[in-house]
Amino acid sequence: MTVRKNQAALTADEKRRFVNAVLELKRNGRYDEFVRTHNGFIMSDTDSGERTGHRSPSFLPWHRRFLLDFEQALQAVDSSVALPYWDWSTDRTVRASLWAPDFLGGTGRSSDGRVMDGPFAATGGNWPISVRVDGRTFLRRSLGTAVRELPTRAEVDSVLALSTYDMAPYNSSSDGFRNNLEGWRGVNLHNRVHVWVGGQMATGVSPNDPVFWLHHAYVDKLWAEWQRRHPDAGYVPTGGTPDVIDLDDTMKPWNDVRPSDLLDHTKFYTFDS
Ligand SMILES: [Cu+2]
Repeated sequence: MTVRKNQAALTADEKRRFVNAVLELKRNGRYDEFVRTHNGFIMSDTDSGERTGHRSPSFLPWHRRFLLDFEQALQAVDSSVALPYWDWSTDRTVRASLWAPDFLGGTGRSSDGRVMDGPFAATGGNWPISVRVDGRTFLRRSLGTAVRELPTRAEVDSVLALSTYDMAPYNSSSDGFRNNLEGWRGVNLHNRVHVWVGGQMATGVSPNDPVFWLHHAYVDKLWAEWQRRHPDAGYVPTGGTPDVIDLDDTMKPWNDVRPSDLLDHTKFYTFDS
């Protein structure tokens, strides 16, 4: 059974194996398919129309399934690898070991945002940015520039305390847990982390930065924590909602999986704590 660990607790060997598996998916072309899929949904999910991956109740199950696909692709390269998660409310500075050269590398240089160290730096030749929204082909970041602070634990707790999963109109103007976690409303958790990292992470092609997976693995863990706190609150809506994925509707792009199939993460993986 896959156990997803806090990235801060990974051994040197676990980091090396994760990085090598990611680089192999990049080399064989599978990685960029994930970037392309994510950007396609970012471009098509709209508040007043069909919405599946983002700004909607299915934000959480959609990303859970997307991460499962990626994790299975990693495991096809190295069966010992699991997705780690980044608890950005704890590891909240540029000095975190996450950003060291033996793992994801650090922030970008000030002139053009180019990441200069680590396995994903353009200079290593292993990480061309191919699915892109502009001409720049190098990984970029500007940690803590566009927004100064990552969310605090108190802010996370304030969102976990919300007892309703989601609310009409089931988009970026909703109240409730999902939209406060996603970040269009309130203290802003998930969206703010994308902005804090900067570079490609602040765009629709955000999976170009491997930290995407660690960020979303933690957002996914917060969903699990919310479920534990609110055992009687379930996914909504549960039927007949135009443009929105109801509990038993299938989700694109897979068309064979429903939110109801994805509510219990223990069918697929557990967490270290
Ligand atoms: Cu996303």
